[in-house]
Amino acid sequence: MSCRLTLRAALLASLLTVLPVLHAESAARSQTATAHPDIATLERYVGLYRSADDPEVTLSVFRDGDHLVIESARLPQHELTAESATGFAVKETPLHLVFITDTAGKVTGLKRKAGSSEVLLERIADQPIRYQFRPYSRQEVMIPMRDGVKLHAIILRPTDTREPLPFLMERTPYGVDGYDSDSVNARYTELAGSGYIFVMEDIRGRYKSEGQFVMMRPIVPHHDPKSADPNQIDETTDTYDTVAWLLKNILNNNRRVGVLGISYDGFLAAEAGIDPNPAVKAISPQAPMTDVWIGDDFFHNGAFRQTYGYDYVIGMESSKEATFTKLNEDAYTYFLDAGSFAAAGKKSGTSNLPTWKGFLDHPSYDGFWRSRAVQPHLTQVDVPTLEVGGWWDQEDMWGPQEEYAVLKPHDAQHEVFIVLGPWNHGQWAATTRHLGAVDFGAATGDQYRQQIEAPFFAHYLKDQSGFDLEDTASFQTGTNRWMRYSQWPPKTSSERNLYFGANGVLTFHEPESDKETYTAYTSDPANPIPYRKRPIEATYAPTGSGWRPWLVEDQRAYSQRKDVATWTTPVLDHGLTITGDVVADLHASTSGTDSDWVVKLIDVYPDDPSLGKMSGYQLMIVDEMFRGRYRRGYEHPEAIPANQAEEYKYSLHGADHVFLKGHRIMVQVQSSWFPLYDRNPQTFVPNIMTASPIDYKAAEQRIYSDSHIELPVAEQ
Ligand code: PG9
Repeated sequence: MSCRLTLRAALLASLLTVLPVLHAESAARSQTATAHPDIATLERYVGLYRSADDPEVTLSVFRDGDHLVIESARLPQHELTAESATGFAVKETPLHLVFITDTAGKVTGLKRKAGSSEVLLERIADQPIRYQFRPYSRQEVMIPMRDGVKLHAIILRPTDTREPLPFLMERTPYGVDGYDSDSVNARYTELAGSGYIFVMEDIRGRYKSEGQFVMMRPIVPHHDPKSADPNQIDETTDTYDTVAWLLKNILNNNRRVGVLGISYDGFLAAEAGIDPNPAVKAISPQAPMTDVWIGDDFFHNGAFRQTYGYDYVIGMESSKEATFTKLNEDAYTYFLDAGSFAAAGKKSGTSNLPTWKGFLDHPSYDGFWRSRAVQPHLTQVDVPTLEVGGWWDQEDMWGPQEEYAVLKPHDAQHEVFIVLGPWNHGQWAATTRHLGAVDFGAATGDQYRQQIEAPFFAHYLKDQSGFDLEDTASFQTGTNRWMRYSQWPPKTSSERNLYFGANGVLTFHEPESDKETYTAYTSDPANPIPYRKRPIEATYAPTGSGWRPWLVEDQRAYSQRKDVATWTTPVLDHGLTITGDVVADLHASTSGTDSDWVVKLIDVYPDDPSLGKMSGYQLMIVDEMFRGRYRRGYEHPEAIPANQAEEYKYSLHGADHVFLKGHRIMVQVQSSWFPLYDRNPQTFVPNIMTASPIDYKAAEQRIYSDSHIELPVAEQ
């Protein structure tokens, strides 16, 4: 996962909060102790606390001499420092706890605060629960690669056993120094309990590793690792060489290696399966960045994700260690005032960063991006692979679905698996039932880690039984239950078209005659549609950011806008299940010569006060953007003939969802999603990154009534 404050603080935050705080600079750490509660006062705080929203999240508070200590199922002991009579800071973290008392002075709960997030925990017992964590020793090494560059790694090994153990490795650009016995138990609770030799490695050019960092380093040809040119290095050869060194130098191992990681680390886990060292026996690419131009972090179908590109590239390429931007104004205003992305680069003085230059010089899908794509290299299955993805992953939703799809035809041994759950980016690492306002009824991340991830590695690295996944585990939203399928998408769905009918009605009936009927709106680049609630904070703003849950934000804020076209079915008199890939097939025209199209498939909840926050809620199920200039191919942008209907057919990606009886299905179409995506000038220019202010023009957009969504409707 992206950047860490200190690793320990991020882990702690992710374990204690409802949403993982995985990307944040150290928030204000008010360390000044203003009061020292006496022992009797401290004793009153001792007990077991449970999150009001997430009952799986409990926290034990106990006394150790003259101070308090906290612990939980996934959190080895942390000491508290008094800030006031009732307030405490959690040492080495940005977290604060404030105890709550009733009028009689009895302690009834506590508030856990981190930046702007606040979680209430109720006191449910006087006796705290104490947990057992496996002790790990820590060793720091520099591992030589074939070209002489040395990579820095932390090796953690259980001290309570002498049996030969497999290695479990995570390679990362985000820094590994924070890893120790406590943090490996916190981050990998189930795996640490099972017992592995953990290897955490800084990749080339990051933190304490030598060499040059290259963002998503292209894969070089090296099919025979032994005879490979030592100058031809990439992440696959660095993984190969690291594994070879570990087998030789770290004693008492069982000669098997697993590799896992989320996001950038997921990309690195996928690389471990390409021309792999034969000792690599299992990999789990989780939210792996796979192709950042087609569907992951930096572009979607050619539409540039400028706020993400801006924040991430500054964070990763301004120094060897992650330094994420602290843009402290509404990103909507910042990017609107700047104009184009090139102009924003001038403003911030960051246009010379390597990937920034990549954006400016390679807006289309040319060799620069193609060489960084992973999927062309997934042409055989050498290693059992567990792909993991979230339905609402705001960064790398496309990667795991694509990697599974391209590997599957080569999967003769049946060793490629996928888990798709109700998560945002990396959320399966946390304990929570929620994503934003949506409650999925169980701590699905815990279920995944306990029932699938830990058994997967135990099976392939330790020959243990218990891994029973045939192929796909999918969390069906709407009904909120895990499903298992023998392939993804399952064969049991059949395609049905849902048409954008007259008067805003969404219907399964094909429009009979008059396909010339259309719905029109004006898209004005001077007033682009915000993609989420304003003010839009920096992606990983230390004080909190709406970035992580944005894909589940209530779309009611947009359905009434004049520049959003909306179609809705009548209230459903029975549930409708979709399982598989959803495709948008738009027939649309623009009065301009270039245009973006955003299609959102939405579940409209009934107006029912008993649903609380979800009453009337408009929840996006799948969505995607397409940059019109690429309708004939991603390599060569072409102007759109003004006022002429063209077809835009593209994937909105996988879903496993039940639109329940009493709900309605809605589709929204719009032409901007700002400032996450840069504005399309709506006048064809060779490079949108450098468009000048006069290029941005309002356009009339028409969506014709034979436009539809291809829904994978499951057998009932
Ligand atoms: N989504 C992040 C990323 C991965 C790869 C490239 C660029 C960004 C991450 O969270 O690691």
